Amino acid sequence: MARGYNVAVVGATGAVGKEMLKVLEQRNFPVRNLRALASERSEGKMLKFAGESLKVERLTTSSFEGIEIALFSAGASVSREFSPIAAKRGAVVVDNSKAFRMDKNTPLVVPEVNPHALRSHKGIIANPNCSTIQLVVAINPIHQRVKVKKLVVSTYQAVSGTGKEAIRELTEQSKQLLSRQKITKKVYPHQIAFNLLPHIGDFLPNGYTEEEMKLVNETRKIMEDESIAITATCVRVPVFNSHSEAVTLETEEKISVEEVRKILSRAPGVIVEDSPGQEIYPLPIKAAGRDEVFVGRIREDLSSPNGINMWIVADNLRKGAALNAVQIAELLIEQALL
Ligand code: 25A
Ligand code: L14
Repeated sequence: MARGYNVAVVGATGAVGKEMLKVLEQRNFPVRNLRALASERSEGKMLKFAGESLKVERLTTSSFEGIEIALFSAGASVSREFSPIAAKRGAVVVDNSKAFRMDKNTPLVVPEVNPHALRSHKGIIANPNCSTIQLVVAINPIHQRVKVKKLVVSTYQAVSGTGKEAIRELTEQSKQLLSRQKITKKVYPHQIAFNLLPHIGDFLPNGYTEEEMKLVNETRKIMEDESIAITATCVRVPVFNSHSEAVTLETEEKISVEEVRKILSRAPGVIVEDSPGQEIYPLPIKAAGRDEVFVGRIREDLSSPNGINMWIVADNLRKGAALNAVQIAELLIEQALL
């Protein structure tokens, strides 16, 4: 008989946390008891879950009594402090921050790609960066057929990835611009409405941003291949939801466009949308609210003998964050790894 689990969502009032509650409900996750945790700023606020009201509690060291599964999305410093506490109390943590992703003893998991990595968990499982998740869901099935040697990625990332305040900032600036008012800014260093910012995360000494290096390092860890050459440019765009990626891949053996389409049309979690003549290709506004990773514009790279170009779009709050975390929790239950 199916049983229910005691689940905690840390950062439940944030953009990702709210999506986690929604995904748990939509997928009928076996919840016995749900605890919504956030900072003292949100204490006492009411959230909805499965038709009932849920009172937000302040996160403390004693929040995890009796909790079996804890989904974290409150930033890296909260995760560093509280995930080990939750794990020690016997919960299995699925952590959406960058805190443990590159830690050797922490599995970094995308269920379609490396579900086996879950077996070695020691209480904490890391949920990858949103841009990385949609990339590996689309690339790994090709890598399994003809080894991918090199990836060149340019991203077009939605503001919802930054969180609630950034969603508000794009809304406000758009209104201000269209009514000829002065632009106010708080979250991003420059105006984001009607603009592009080639800057996601902090700049590192090598000239890349944190987000660009997450794509490089996390992709290699999840695909379990340190030899893949990867380079990325990450750009923030004035889109509310869904990240898009223009990707060029170079494979060891030649693969035809037709074969790539065939592989991807059978790949789990992928939908091929590729009829350019009918103006069908993935769009961020269409991917928003959907669970799958959408791939289109599949074509030969004219500049190299073994190259393929494609366009990959997915909802960054769902497959890029909340959905992937809940799918990991579902696998933990299925494989009796709690
Ligand atoms: O460090 P990282 O991993 O890079 O992540 C940094 C941030 O990116 C988002 C997420 O922001 C995260 O905090 N994020 C992370 N991974 C993401 C992904 N894959 C991602 N976004 C997209 N895709 P967020 O705004 O979506 O969520 C923040 C949540 O975390 C809770 N929280 C923050 N500090 C906490 C904490 N919970 C417990 N203890 C802490 N110390 C936060 O709850 C929210 O749920 P909250 O109660 O702090 O905030 C909700 C209310 O407070 C307002 N508010 C927010 N910040 C401030 C503030 N008010 C005043 N001052 C502030 N500094 C909000 O508007 C809201 O009303
Ligand atoms: O590492 O700002 O999960 O779009 C995801 C959202 C990093 C920042 C992560 C954004 C964050 C990113």
